[in-house]
Amino acid sequence: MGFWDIIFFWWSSTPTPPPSPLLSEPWRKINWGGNQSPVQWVKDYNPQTEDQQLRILLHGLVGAGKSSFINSVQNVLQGRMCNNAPVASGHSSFTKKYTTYKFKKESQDTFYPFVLNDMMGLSNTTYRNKRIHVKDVKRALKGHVQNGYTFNADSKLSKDDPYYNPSPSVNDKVHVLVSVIDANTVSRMDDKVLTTIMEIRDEASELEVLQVAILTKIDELCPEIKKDLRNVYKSKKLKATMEKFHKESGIPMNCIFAVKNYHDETEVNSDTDVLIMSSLMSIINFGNDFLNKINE
Ligand SMILES: Nc1nc2c(ncn2[C@@H]2O[C@H](COP(=O)(O)OP(=O)(O)OP(=O)(O)O)[C@@H](O)[C@H]2O)c(=O)[nH]1
Ligand SMILES: [Mg+2]
Repeated sequence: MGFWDIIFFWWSSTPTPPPSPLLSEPWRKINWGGNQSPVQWVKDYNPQTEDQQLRILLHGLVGAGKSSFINSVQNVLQGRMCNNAPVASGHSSFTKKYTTYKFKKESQDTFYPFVLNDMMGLSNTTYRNKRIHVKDVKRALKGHVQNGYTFNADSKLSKDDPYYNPSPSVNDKVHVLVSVIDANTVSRMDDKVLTTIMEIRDEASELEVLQVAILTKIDELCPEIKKDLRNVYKSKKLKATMEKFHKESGIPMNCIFAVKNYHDETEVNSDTDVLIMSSLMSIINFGNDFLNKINE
């Protein structure tokens, strides 16, 4: 065996390390600990027009994490666990009521100038139920659904219902529609669900309401994220998931955000806070542009 044969033998028998699940640099920057914290940005946000309120509607499949996101925002703003929006423990649809969540400012008797609306989740049922869901979302977008309305999976909100608001104000209308998606379901998304999401997206664009998406449960998607949330935009798996969802839904990449909701924690955590608020900050920014457009 010659010298080069030995070198080749040594080289080919050295095991190559498996590729890292993480990119060396994050592809999206998050301000984890600097002065310009997204948490402070959200707390300081004020719309240009006084008394204007930004309405953000969350929709998505049953169990996607809509109510958990609302609780998470509340936890960050209050600096402690709150759990105002009831969260599911099983797989059946949990939220049934259309609920507006307002968030009280810490030191004053006032509320932040944005509200989050929770609604019944879309379930993997019949085509008819999906049509009804699309119609309910459309009515909510236009501001016709009043706080407290209980959704009915078999019929849309009727115009004679006491919870039907026939003349919505600017504040009743939805300014940003957020599709909440469990990141772990993106690889096996049902075609019918995708079609429903696209139909809702079309309705929203017709009303010129901006649509964004948040991918939840990223801690379950990628162990590196579970280990350290700061790996979020380094995770190759999450990036591939977001790109897949972008291609299938048509929602631009810069309108898709990743979050880990508070779900089993007993205390707030600064990295979890920052990631939740950085997505809310982008959502508010989009909504603010929309408000400025309608005020022109
Ligand atoms: N690991 C993990 N679990 C989460 C996350 N977000 C939500 N969950 C869990 O997912 C389950 C469903 O969450 P919900 O917030 O009730 O979902 P929903 O979209 O409001 O569901 P419906 O009201 O039924 O439409 C709960 O058990 C949550 O604790 C997350 O980011 N990570
Ligand atoms: Mg819910």
